[in-house]
Amino acid sequence: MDISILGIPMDLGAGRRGVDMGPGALRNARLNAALRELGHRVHDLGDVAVTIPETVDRLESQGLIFKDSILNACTESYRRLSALGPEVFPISIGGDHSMSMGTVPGASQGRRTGLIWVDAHTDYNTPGSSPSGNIHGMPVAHLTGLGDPQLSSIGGAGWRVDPSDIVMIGIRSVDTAERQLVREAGIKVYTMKDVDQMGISRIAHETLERLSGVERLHVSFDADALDPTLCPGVGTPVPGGLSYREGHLLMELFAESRRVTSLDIVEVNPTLDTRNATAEVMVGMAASLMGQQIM
Ligand code: B3U
Ligand code: MN
Ligand code: MN
Repeated sequence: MDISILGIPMDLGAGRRGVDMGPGALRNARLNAALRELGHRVHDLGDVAVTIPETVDRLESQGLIFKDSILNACTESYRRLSALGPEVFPISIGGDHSMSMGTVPGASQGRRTGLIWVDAHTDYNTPGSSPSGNIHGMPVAHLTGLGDPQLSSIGGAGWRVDPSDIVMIGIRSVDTAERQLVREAGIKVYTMKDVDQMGISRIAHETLERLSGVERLHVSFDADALDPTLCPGVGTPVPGGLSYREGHLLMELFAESRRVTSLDIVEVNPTLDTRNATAEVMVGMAASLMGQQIM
């Protein structure tokens, strides 16, 4: 397969500094080599330009923290990815999760897209509901057309992800107003309680079944979905996450389906990590999604 890697060194949407160094950490953990060893042709597109937070006013416009700069980085990411065409498999490496407002429409190629959101959080706040004002807690809401009109139309005025084409896995931290929005939208959520009770294998199969009607299938993998003992290098660790094997099995079963068309790896924070362990684990997850097999 032809894989293109796009780095998005952005921490503007997060509440603290450091995930801007995620792309460097993931490359340092041999992401490109690991994918090449699987037989893929890997083309690294480098990084998109992202504003340095210290150089601008954080309340650039309408009180939304770093909105203008995030909009610029996401628009650029959207352009770079949509130019690749449908045959290329893009892997976007971040960066805070607000980047997915650009990568999801960019990877969609204008098609109906299923979105698998692997995360401790639902990231479904709107500017009105968000308790923090951090845009990395809002990308999914904007992808479905809610919230700020500019952030919700990065993929063009008409393009949206249908809430019924979204599945979230690994969820264990949702704000009160956000929970109501997720329910109203009708998004399918597998919490950690569901993972414990059902097993990740059944969840993977149900997810693929539910998204059987889409043309493109995007996995957006937030490192904080995994347990913080495994991935300490994340800005908002929440105890009780996916185990190493649950993460891998989920990726292995998605790989087996051969239906996934794009991937984000986000929220890796090297300043909070232990010897780059989080980046190394996430490279392993990407390799499993891209077909790595034990036998
Ligand atoms: N829901 C909270 C916290 C949060 C969301 N995503 C992350 N943290 N990584 C918020 O700020 O919206
Ligand atoms: Mn997230
Ligand atoms: Mn998260």
